[in-house]
Amino acid sequence: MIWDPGHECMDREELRSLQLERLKETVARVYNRVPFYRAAMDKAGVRPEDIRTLADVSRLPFTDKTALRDNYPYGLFAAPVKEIVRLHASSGTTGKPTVVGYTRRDLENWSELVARIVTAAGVTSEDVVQITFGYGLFTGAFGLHYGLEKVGATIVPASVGNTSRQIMLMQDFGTTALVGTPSYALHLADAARAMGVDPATLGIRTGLFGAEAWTESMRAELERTWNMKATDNYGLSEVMGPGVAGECALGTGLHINEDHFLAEIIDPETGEPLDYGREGELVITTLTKEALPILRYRTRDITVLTEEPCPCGRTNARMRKVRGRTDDMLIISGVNVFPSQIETVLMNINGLSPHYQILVDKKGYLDYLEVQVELTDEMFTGHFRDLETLEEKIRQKIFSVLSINCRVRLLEPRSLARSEGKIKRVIDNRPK
Ligand code: DLL
Repeated sequence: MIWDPGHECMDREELRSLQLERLKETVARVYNRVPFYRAAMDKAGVRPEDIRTLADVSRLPFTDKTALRDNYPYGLFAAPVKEIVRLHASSGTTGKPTVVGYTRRDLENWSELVARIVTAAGVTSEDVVQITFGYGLFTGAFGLHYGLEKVGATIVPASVGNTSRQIMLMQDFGTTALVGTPSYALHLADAARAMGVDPATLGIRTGLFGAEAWTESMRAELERTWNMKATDNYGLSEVMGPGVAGECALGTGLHINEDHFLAEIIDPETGEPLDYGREGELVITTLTKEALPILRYRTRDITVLTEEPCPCGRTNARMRKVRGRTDDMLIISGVNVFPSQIETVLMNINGLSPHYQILVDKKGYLDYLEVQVELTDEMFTGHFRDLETLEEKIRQKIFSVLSINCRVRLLEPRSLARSEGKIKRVIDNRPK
């Protein structure tokens, strides 16, 4: 089913003219209302009336997370506080969080866009949906919540944590769809097994996963473990939260809600726009946001865009599953490595669990990479010799795929810390 065929299946020419009209409005709005944007545009020598075609977006300056931090908390808002009806924030690892605001109309749009995405993932009013994102400043829970409510699904706002209770709720309430991070879904599966329950028998039909990068191999693992269809959805608080893009049943990329977001791909080094089909950093300009419109936000997420038609009937462009963030990319002895590449190698080797961690350090002048991965219960009871052979096999596989030498450490099942929110897989102890 398609939630809003009028917008999701729009003729692309019509879509482009709608985008242009909205882009002009957005640019005028920020130029007139937000001193930061006026100054940045003046510096770049561009005025609102210079935006005549969609390609002119490349004349606008980029915005990044620093701009939000520097203007903490409300400095980039384009609406007065009395018109703001909700705030969210992303935690950030250091210093102040990034604050985002929504007017009533922003919230209405948000739930519409999330309704599109959950419908594309196959959720209907028949579903009982357990939301395991933390309810709070994070956009994940409330974002999905109101979109699912719009669709008429029965929501179980379980929030995060208390894993054994989560399993009890699934059993007692007849949960059919699970919302959360893919890593938390792995953790929940372990919790179910520890209670003597096979997650595959719980009746969860659909997983709606997002908020962190996960590979196709991880998808296969989750689908097998839960006997579900695992779908991917993408978003970020700075441009809205969840609801930016999501997969349809065909799983051929994430449909972007292009009537609300203008997506570009740029070369992360040079900032130059790249064509459809080229891999690079996703940059998003919001087209309808009132409270916090944002120009050319550098997401740091690496993906590829395509506008080839999807057999599902939606005409909007799709983004490939995110490979990782530019700031998560490791440079090990000069070789660029994304944690997702290591994940793919590990998940395709028998005897390993999906729980792993990557440690990076310096040994003298050299980079040192250690991959730690938990064994499955079956493998753990094996012989020491088998484990040595397995370690060597992993080492060689990583070398053949990524051309880097690493140390591999096999761990006992359940020895790595489990994550309840976004998982942190890389520990980089190299001096900065
Ligand atoms: O994670 C919004 C969200 C919540 C999306 C729930 C989907 C579901 P932030 O906390 O601001 O917002 O983090 C945004 O998370 O730039 C990506 O690096 C990463 N991310 C989000 N979704 C995906 C995904 C939310 N499906 C940052 N695949 C983004 C890969 C994702 N990375």
